[in-house]
Amino acid sequence: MNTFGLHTFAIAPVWDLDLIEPQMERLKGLGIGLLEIPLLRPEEIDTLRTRAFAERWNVELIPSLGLPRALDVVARPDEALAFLEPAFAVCEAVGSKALGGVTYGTIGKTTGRAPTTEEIDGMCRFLVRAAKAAKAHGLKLGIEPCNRYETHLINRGIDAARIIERVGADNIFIHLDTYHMHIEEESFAAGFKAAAPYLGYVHVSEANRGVPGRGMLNWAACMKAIADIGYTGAITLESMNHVDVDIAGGLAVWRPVAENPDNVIGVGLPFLREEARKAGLTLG
Ligand code: FUD
Repeated sequence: MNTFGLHTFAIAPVWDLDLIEPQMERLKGLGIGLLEIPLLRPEEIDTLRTRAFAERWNVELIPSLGLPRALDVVARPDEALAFLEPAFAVCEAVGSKALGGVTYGTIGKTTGRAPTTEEIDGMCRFLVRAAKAAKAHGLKLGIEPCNRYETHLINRGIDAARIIERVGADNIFIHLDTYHMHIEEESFAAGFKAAAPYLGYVHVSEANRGVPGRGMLNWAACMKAIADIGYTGAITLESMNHVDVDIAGGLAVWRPVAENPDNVIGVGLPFLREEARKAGLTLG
């Protein structure tokens, strides 16, 4: 059994319980046991209300983020750590076990060159410190490989695995996303296999980031690859239905990803459960 999650960009561009709560009966009926919080501005989250909400509906919460563009983990790591500290505090306060996403860089920020040795060394030094700070809050720290247009630092499962081996912290995990994999990996099988020893979280996301099953992703191959590595962690639908203004540009979301946004939930979630079932996985 893999916990079935939903990134709340399916419902709203920010963590908005007034919009999310009315969907909960329906989401629970569709097997959802986890919600992902976009944590781009940690100070905006009402942690007491969020924790009570999660307990009331018996859902796990996992926040995720990309670092603000002005930060630089290599040149000014203290500043980036100072940004993460309140994010970790929010995760702990709402009862989360982890923070995922692009915790090592900024979505949509590249140098226009391949990463230099100095950049990779600096990013690893930063991740050692970030993992330690996460641990002090009882958290694990995810690193999400992103496609080449969103980052030049970590693009594939194998790249993330190498970084984790260098960093050497026991609370860092790989957060894979099928949208990025579809662009970067040779196959789903190769990507999931390379990440397997450190895989802690999976985003299932269509090739156009819209309604799962209505795009070009090879879902049978994707679910089979997840089943083949024996992954038992959470599997979360991420669609860019409603995107926070601070990362919409980095994600290059310029138009609606679904003709009918409600289909992401109404069509996408049942589709994913069925594809998973065919591969021998149970989502829910
Ligand atoms: C970025 C991405 C997302 C992002 C998250 C932030 O391309 O795929 O997972 O990290 O949406 O909440």
